[in-house]
Formats: sequence, structure tokens, C-alpha cells
Amino acid sequence: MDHTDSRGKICTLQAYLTGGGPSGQIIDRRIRKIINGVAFASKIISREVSRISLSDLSGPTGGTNVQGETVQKLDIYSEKIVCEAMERTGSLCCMVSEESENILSLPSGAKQGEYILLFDPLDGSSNIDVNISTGTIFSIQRRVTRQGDATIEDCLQKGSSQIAAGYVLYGASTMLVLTFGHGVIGFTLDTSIGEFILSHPNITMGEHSSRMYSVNEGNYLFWSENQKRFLKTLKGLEGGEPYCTTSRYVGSLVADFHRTLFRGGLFAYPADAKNTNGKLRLLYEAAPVAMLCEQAGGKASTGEGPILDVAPTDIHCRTPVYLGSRALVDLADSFLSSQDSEERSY
Ligand code: AHM
Ligand code: MG
Repeated sequence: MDHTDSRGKICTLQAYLTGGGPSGQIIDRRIRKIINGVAFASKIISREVSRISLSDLSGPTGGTNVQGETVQKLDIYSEKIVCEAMERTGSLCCMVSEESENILSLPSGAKQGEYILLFDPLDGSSNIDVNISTGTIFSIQRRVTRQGDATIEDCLQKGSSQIAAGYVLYGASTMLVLTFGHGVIGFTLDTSIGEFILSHPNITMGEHSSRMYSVNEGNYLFWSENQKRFLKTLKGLEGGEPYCTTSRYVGSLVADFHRTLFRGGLFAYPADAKNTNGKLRLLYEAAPVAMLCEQAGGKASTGEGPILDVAPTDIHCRTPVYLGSRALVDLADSFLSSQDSEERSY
């Protein structure tokens, strides 16, 4: 594997962003500052995740977020760390975070830019107290309004207009996985020197021969008939040979998606009777991983069309997701895309 820059030296994130990677791609200075801010914040979050059982940051705050979900102390801490790292970039006009009901403005006096960061500070945080992988997910959009304060219109953009997207996985090692719309690259945090080092210069999902599927089957009773038929077909309980013979589910999107990105197969979070638009949030969960999935050669669908084409209706709106190897997502679409309202009912 090629970890080196164009001079044959080890390639840091900074070297990569300034054109020193194998592709020679130079990232715009304003975007570079945002990525550097995310990388810096993620090192601090990673440190706190790794020592959570010894820290005052373990456990819930006792409150719930706008979506009625339990908030962990580390959710709030992670949001604060990302926001502080972003204030200094001068590249942003506002932010959207899973943990905040409204659009986040920059503090008065902070230099403003033309980009928007949409992020989930600590995805999968319900797993944190049992030492299971979590992640930070982010998406970068360019504002569409021309002047004044950024508005909701700037935030409610389709995934297809993302300038960049990525996540940091806090797993056995900490990894930053990124796309700028020209493939997918991965960096691993070398904690001994505090640097993200290029470890995966060209991540492709391709078709692989993976027979792995990943879905919370505890929701089976609440699924639509077509979703149930799709899963039975996937497992070979209906319609012939199985497509998948192995099941894996962590319950942290970043961990489940990361495995699917590297191994192929299918990750799904379908709509169900409890969550009629699925559980995952479009702007800072589904859209960024959909961009990574497509950039790696996979397919990302709501079951009824590309995730990247979904027009957001609210900053915290949700969407069903089917992500992974093309053939398996095509199969999901064949069951779900043409369903009428009766078939969609649960
Ligand atoms: P969170 O942002 O509150 O952590 O919720 C999102 C998480 C995802 O990481 C994961 O894919 C999903 O929720 C798991 O949900 P479930 O426990 O219903 O399977
Ligand atoms: Mg989340």
C-alpha cells in the first residue's frame, strides 16, 4: 500500500491537501482549513473516546435532543470542540449539527466564509459506554444566497451539491475517510506523532464478492411487506439462492458503513412503522456517506431513488438508506421503488 507523497516520503494529511499525495490534487485553501479543523477536533474527541471510562464525560446528560433522543455528555463536548475548531477557519458562514435544533451561527467577530459545515459530532454515541466504535460525520456545502447572513436555504441543499464529505471513525485506530468528489481516500491517526497519515490512497467498494448484509432486524415486525420480502430474498428464504449469507450489525453508522466500504455487501436502515422516513438524518448522516459510497463505486439509494437527489425539507429530516455494492442496492430498489401506498404501509 502506498503511504508516500510524490517524493516518496510519508504523506501527512496536510501534505495530501496541498498536492503532495499520489494524485497530486490540491485542495482549495478554504476547504483545506475546514478539513484541518475537523482533523484537529477529531484528535481531541478521539482522546476523550479512548479514555471515556476514566473520565467525567461518560454517561448521559439527562436531557434529550430535538429528535427526542438521549444526549450523552460526549455528544455535547464533541459538538463544542468541532465548533471551536471551526471558528478560526474563516471559511464558514454557518453550521448545522445533529445536537442543535437550529442553524449554528459563528460567534460575532469571527471571520465569515462561503461554506457550510453540516455534522454529526459523535454518531453512534449510545454505544460509547460499552467501548464500541463511534464516529464524527461531516458534509461541506457552498452557500447559495449571495449576501448577508446565511439562511435555511443555504443549509437545505441536496447531497449532490456537496463539495466534500467524510467521517472520522473512532475504532481500534482512528481513521479519517474523505472525498472531494474524485474518489475516496483514508488517513490513519498515528497517535505517537499526532498526525493523520495517508493509509488508503484509493478506496473502492467495487462489486467485491461480499455476501454480508447489515440491518437492524429487530425492526422486522415494523417493516413494510416489500421490505420484508426484500430481506427474505436477500437471505434466500424466498426466490432462490441467497444473495447474502453473513450478517453484521454494530449499530454505529460509521462503523457499519466503514466495513461495507472496505468489504462490500449492503448496509440498510429502512423506513418502518415507527420511523416512516427511516432513522438516519439526511444532511449530516445519509448524504455524506452516500457521497463516499458512490465515489467508491457503490450505490446509495433511499429504495426509491438516489440519496444524493433527495431535497431536504428540514435540517434534521430523515431518509431510508440502502448503501453498498451496486447489485445488492439494485435488488433493494427492485422491491421498494415501485411500491404503491398500500404496499408501503406497515
Ligand atoms: P445517533 O446519531 O443518535 O447516534 O443515531 C444514529 C445511529 C447510527 O449510528 C446507527 O446506524 C443507528 O443509529 C442505529 O440505530 P438502531 O439502534 O435503531 O439500530
Ligand atoms: Mg448520528
